[in-house]
Amino acid sequence: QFADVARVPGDPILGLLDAYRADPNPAKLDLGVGVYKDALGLTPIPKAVKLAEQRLIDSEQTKSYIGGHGDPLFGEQLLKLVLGEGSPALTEHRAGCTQTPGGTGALRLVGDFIAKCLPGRSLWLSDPTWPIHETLFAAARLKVEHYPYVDAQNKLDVPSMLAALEQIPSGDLVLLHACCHNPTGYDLSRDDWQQVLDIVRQRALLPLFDFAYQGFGDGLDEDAWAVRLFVEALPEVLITSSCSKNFGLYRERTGALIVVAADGESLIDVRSQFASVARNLWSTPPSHGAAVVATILANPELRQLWQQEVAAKRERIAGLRQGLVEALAPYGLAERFAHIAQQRGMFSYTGLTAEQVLRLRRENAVYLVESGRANIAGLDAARLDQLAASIARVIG
Ligand code: PLP
Ligand code: TYF
Repeated sequence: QFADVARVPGDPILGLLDAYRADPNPAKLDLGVGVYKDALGLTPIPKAVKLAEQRLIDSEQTKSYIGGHGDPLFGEQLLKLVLGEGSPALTEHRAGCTQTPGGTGALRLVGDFIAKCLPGRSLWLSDPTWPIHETLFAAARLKVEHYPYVDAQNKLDVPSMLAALEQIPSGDLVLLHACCHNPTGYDLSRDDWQQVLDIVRQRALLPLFDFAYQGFGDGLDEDAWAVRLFVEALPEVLITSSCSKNFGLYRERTGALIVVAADGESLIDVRSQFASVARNLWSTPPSHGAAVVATILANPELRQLWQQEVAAKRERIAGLRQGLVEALAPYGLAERFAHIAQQRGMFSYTGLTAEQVLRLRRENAVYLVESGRANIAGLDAARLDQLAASIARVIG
């Protein structure tokens, strides 16, 4: 039966990791997959997570199923983290949280929900976007369209983005990266967000925020600024939230689909659909990661420790961005690469071409995604000069 099953290539970003692992060069540098790394090049379990896990081991009474929307305490805490403590959507009881296996699970859940309950609407993605958005929404059988995000030089192009958004048919959905745009690292200014909001409101578009890096840009609340702006201005907003990066819970598959509805009745209708769609995907979500998140957020000491750990990650990345630009200065390249210090989050569109990326890999064992995307968290502060020399050589 399997004789005619075709072989398909693996995920190119994850494939890069295999190539890196197989490389015998001791000076190799992995700037590929988007996983945070510390100064030792490791991705350790955050201390707050370890402490929460210890408490859970002692207190957990059962491994029976949790409900279709997941752990209510997780939902309550995550809603406050994302929407803000005093959010009108919370006081008016028109926001809900459905726990999902990671941000990816939330994206698939919302994709299937749109296909089932909002048929005929297109979903507009930034060009470029996280490649999984393309394949995942295609698998959910959504009609996907694109709005431009960068120009031919791979620099943020807000006028082109706004002009394209103005042409989107009313009722369509638009996916927006809440912060730390993957793959470019370019975020909109508050002024730009206001303009996007005006268009979304005028054209009655439904915004879907992908919020995978809360805390990695400018701060936990600062990174939620655009999400909260839209939630305060519009009756309906969708948000997929991931706890993979900010809680370091990658493999525990922890995330949520958050919905803000026009009123409490509508919220119950939409949430009934989320539970129904999820039942056909994974039935009920995995418990452990969300229980860890709920334990941390509900406990003042653990929460403070976690906030410090997120801040340390954010500050390390900011320092590396600045350090790399400074290391490029002796080669006369500080101006050309100044955008690296302005971008936010783990990723940077460096502006290196596919050919230059391949040369860096071949000649210097430096691994970037072919689009020129670098995971800044993968840099080694002690070897920025060496990397700058390699970059200067390939762009020579
Ligand atoms: N959205 C974006 C933009 C991402 O970069 C990621 C990545 O890791 C995700 C969603 C999903 O994350 P996860 O499913 O690991 O929580
Ligand atoms: O973009 C990244 O590198 C992260 C991690 O199939 C990732 O979002 C990459 C590919 C993938 C899943 C996660």
